[in-house]
Amino acid sequence: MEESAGRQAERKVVAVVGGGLVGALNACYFAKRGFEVEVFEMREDIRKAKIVRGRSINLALSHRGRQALKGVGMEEKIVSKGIPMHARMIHSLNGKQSPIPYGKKGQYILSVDRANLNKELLTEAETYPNTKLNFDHKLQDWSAETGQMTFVRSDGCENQIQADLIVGCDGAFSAIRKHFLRRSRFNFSQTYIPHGYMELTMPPINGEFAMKPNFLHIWPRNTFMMIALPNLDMTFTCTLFMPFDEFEKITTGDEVIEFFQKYFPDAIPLIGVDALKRDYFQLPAQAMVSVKCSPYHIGDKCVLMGDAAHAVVPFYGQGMNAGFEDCIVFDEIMEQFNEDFSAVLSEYTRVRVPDDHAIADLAMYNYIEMRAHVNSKWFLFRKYVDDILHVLMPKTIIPLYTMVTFTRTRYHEAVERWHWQDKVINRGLLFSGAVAVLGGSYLLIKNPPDISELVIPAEKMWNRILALKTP
Ligand code: FAD
Ligand code: EGU
Repeated sequence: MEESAGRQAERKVVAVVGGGLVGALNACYFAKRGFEVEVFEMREDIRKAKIVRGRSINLALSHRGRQALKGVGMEEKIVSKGIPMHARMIHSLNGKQSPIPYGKKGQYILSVDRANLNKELLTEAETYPNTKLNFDHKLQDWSAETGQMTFVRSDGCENQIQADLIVGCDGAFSAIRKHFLRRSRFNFSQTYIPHGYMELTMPPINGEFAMKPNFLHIWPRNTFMMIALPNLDMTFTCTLFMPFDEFEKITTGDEVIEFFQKYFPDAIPLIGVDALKRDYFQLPAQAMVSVKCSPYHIGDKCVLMGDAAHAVVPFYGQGMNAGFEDCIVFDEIMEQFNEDFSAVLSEYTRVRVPDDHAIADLAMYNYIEMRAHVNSKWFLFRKYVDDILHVLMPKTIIPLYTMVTFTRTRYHEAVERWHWQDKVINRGLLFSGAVAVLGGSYLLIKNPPDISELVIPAEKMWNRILALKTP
């Protein structure tokens, strides 16, 4: 009894700045450890707000994110409201649809509603008596020396608040991070990609999903790409990715239809001509940024997590998953170092930076790769090759997306392993190539063919190779 009273007295205050996905989850983790948790979110309480207009409507939740939710007992609640996606569905230009499973049965990702996930996490955080949520609190300034923060309310009045630890979960344009920038030996890079994204809603048809629901639908068209994830209300949210200058070229409803006719003809009747003409101009295309920095902490006072520490482009579906995993990693280190902030924070930076940088690089690499030469045939071909090699040598070759999406293999180790596997595959190819050449030469010498018969098949072969690369 006395001991717990003693602990009460010295209970430390943890301020979580940002009540988005990572901030709300982090609040649960800190509350569970018994800290006095204060969450400061600049927006109104989204559970009360009528219109929630923000970034992407739904997200792909995978293993890392689920494990993090499990740590605070939230996995079941969120998973039960998610829609399993067991495979991708690749839409070719001619309208053909080809499924490619994510893995064995039971290996699937979930389409979850961002707003609902955020609401559930805030409500969960609030169930801890030692947590307080403060909405309409925009961080203006703070001091790394004193741990004092200044917040402004929408009515203009200011609030000063003191905390023992400040956790910056305030997203890609973090106000907390601004202070880091002025310090010596802080590394920072920010890259906007030339592509923007736009979300379009595909309504249900006769009260049913317009396409098969348990898939992540993909229309890979090199420079242009569209992705669709299912929602519980039987709609799909389609996200169109394309360069900003291409978005700008389309200025009338008819041009929108013309563009879709050329690249996504099968989606026109599903989204609807009128809706397409209208929704395209509803909101301008949104930018995508990649942010990397290090270290993630200042002394024993402040630490960055989620997009504030590492915004990644969405081409691996890992931004939120990585941010959620940040929370587990931090919590494990808290356990290991007995909640001694000065030791925990520097260890967190040491452990987590290489992994967050690895996923940021992977996502950017995938963006460049998709843009450069991924049409539907190439996508199908590459995934088949990866999966066939995995089936042939399940212990040796594990596809990169499998390690990233379905395991908690450290991101930087997944990348190392991927490079190693590439080497093994290339040696394997070299070896079988050598065998083929030697074997072929032997047979040719043994029974020389009529040259005129060889030319035509070779030409046909070449045409087939060319066909692989054109949409
Ligand atoms: P945010 O969600 O940005 O939350 C930050 C919070 O801080 C906000 O609530 C904001 O209001 C608040 N805030 C900001 N400034 C202040 C301030 N000064 N004071 C107080 N509060 C402040 N990830 C996936 O895992 N899977 C996906 O399928 C996926 N798809 C995506 C698709 C797109 C198109 C995009 C753009 C991203 C996608 N992501 C995906 C990434 C994911 O959206 C982010 O990684 C995730 O939202 C990061 O959460 P966060 O809490 O760190 O930041
Ligand atoms: C992009 C935007 C397919 C949601 C990467 C796969 C994404 C998501 C892929 C968005 C792709 C791309 C993977 C998952 C996922 C694939 C993945 C991308 C969800 C390599 C709402 N990506 N995304 N890779 O394998 O590992 O299916 O906005 F088109 S989920 Cl770009 Cl697994």
